[in-house]
Amino acid sequence: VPNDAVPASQRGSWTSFLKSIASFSGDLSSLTAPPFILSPVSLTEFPAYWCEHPDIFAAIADAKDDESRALAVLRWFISTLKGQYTSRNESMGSEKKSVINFPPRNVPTHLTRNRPLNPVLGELFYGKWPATSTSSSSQGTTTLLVEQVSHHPPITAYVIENKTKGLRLIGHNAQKTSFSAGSIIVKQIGHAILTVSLPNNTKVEYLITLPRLRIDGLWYGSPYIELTDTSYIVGGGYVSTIEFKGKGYFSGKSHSFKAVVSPSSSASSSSSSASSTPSSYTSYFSSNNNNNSNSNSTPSNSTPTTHTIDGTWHTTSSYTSGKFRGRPFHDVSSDHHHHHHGKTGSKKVEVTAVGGGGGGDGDGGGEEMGEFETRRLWRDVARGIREGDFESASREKGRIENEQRQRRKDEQAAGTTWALKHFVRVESDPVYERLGKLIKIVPPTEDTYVFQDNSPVKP
Ligand code: CLR
Repeated sequence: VPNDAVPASQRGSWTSFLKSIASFSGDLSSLTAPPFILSPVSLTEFPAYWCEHPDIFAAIADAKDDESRALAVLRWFISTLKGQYTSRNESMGSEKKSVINFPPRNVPTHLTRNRPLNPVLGELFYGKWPATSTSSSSQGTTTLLVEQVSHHPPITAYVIENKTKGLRLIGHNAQKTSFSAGSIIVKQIGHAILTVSLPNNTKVEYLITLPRLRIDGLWYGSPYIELTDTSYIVGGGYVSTIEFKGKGYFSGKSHSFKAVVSPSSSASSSSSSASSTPSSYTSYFSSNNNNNSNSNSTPSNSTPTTHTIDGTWHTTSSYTSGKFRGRPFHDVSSDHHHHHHGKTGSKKVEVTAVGGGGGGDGDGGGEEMGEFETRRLWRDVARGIREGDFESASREKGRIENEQRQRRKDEQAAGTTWALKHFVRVESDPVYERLGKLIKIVPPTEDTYVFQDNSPVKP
């Protein structure tokens, strides 16, 4: 029975919402969702998903050669996917209900908290993941800085850094949504550049592109995310091609992926313009490996080789060809999930970064948040959503949106524009262009947001 997961009282509203998205073309972010699917978490908090395995991130810096570094970057990327794409469903499970006092009665948990808050221009989010006591202190601290750099269309920029390890990830993202065959298709726009500073004072850069999402299960009232298409990680002498498939492909399981990690034809971070396509799918399906002997930038005593990795990104994956064939690659269940220290209200508390309630009434001392910091800005809206008081949630939301409209009007009248705090937009990204050539990336260039390193950063 369609809609069976939706309580009778909400069925009409869910069905008319589905009808409205089915006949909608354009930007889904501008579509009004029924209140019971609103999430109390703003999209500016989502980059925190990249940070929730700080030990796997830090391990990238410990790799001894280009090949193991490429594998370490891929392992870290895969380790973040479960949190990014399934944790919100899981956090709605019963074990957390008591902690986050959500959802309101009579609303099925998996229907709620799917529609994140649409950030305002200049919205900020800061996070911090100190080295864990179980890990050696040399792991360093991972910090996150996020700024909403555009409202129309919504674009979020972020910097993730581990200074001790010489790691810095800078990226921005936006989404283009459409509706097809009963599912919402979300194309992710934007990219990230990971810079690894090596002890010999050289830098290795990786371009990371993002998968496409399909939101299935809408008609049945239990939406979930499946990843589709391909992501690339390019740089450091290697190209990783990560192909995503859902139920019925590959192994038949949902959340499946196949990754091919192969040496790129040009030397790693040099600005060489060689652009032959990496031996990705062809080499996988003809299952040849150990066949490439290009030299690469970091001295290494091993010959660069190709690896394929197969599995599901929310459970386990293993090497299926290459010199590690048969060995495990990654096991999500042995990961430690590290929540960061966020701030709620005016108090500093330890919280689940995303999807875990968007804060709560924590206690403990701490500094004041600025008025544009996401959990202060949306505090009353989030409280309304969490407590099922949708009237006050939408009243507060309306207040914030009106204030924003007024600000834009005032700026226009004064002939000024909003000044971003941490980023400057530029028309093109030379690193994207150079590394993108290796995978014939489309589009060949993309605008980007340059981090202003000297801007005052809150701890
Ligand atoms: C944001 C960037 C993160 C990964 C990520 C995860 C979930 C995505 C989110 C991104 C964008 C917004 C999103 C969300 C899942 C559902 C939500 C697509 C890509 C849409 C707007 C909600 C639609 C509401 C349905 C329940 C009908 O790194």
